[in-house]
Amino acid sequence: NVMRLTCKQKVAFEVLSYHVIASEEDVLRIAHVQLPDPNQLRLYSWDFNDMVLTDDETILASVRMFTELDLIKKLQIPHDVICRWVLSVKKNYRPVIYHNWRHGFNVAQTMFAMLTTGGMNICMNDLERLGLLVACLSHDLDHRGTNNAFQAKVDAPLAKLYSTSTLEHHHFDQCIMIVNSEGNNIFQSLSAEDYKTVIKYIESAILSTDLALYFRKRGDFQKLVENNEEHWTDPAKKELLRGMMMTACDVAAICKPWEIQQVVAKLVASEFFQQGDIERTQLHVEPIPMMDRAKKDELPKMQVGFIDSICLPLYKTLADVDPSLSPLFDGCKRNRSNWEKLAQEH
Ligand code: 5BB
Repeated sequence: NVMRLTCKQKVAFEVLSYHVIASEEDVLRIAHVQLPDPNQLRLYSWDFNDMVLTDDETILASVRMFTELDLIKKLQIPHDVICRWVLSVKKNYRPVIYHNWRHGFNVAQTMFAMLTTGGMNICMNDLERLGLLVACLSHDLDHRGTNNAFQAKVDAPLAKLYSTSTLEHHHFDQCIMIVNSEGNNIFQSLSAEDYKTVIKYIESAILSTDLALYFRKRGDFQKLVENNEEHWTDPAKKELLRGMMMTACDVAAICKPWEIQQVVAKLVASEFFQQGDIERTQLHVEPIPMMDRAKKDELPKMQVGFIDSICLPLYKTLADVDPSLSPLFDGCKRNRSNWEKLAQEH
């Protein structure tokens, strides 16, 4: 029988699956406690702060977002499966400084706030809502704390597999790997057609978190919104909107209260500097200014540049899509003036 596994193969499987899939001990602990009150967690707020939550609370808050969007009942996701899946997702983030589980979790909370408080629920169906939330939680899975250019520079196997959007393709592969693991298929009750559709939504959403794609597509998006007559019925235009929402959530730390923005900017900088250190000491190349520890005093200036070139245009256009999204634009402007002040002190 060709399907019979050898003893070695069984051991290899158990070792592998043990490492990437949630332990049943964790599933039992999480699945047996009541979900926290969404208002007490401040899940609907633009000023959400994950730093006051324990790891278990971030898992429960994630499950809570699915229930609040009514996805659990409507799409018949068993409680133990959603708990196991979120735990597995968390387990497949590495303990890097910035691109870790907390980042994926924050991106998902911002998407939740955009859908609810930000009014975007109206133009999204259940499969799109599900796809977006899953994509946010999964969008940086197995991130190594180094960027696409670095993977190419060190000739990483991943860069041979995918020459463009290297990491983003890998994040999507990891997402599929988890869903396909025993007890983790949150899409098990979907029809074959709906399953295919939601996976396509997730793939496109995760790939669109590559900033290179954002730059290529934002002109089209701005034109679309300026022309004003968009009711998001064209699937290609809708896909573009979902991609822009993903980028907006990915960098939404730039819209947070000043105290949070300062902490996150330091984490981002610290991860960039670590890559710069490796480039200088091991690859013997000069890192770009953003990753150069010697230029750490230029952080405020760089944040102003980041806000002007990437963030403000995006949040402005989204506020034009729905005025309920304008708190993101306002928060970003407020942080710009704070960074600008610090930049002038130098
Ligand atoms: C970004 C594009 N890069 C190729 C060149 C540098 N720029 S930047 O001038 O807009 C810039 C952005 C410079 C410094 C920055 O952070 C210094 C701590 C940032 C910056 N980027 N600041 C942030 O607060 C955040 Br959030 C980010 C986004 C970081 C993640 C980028 C994810 C890219 C995935 C491939």
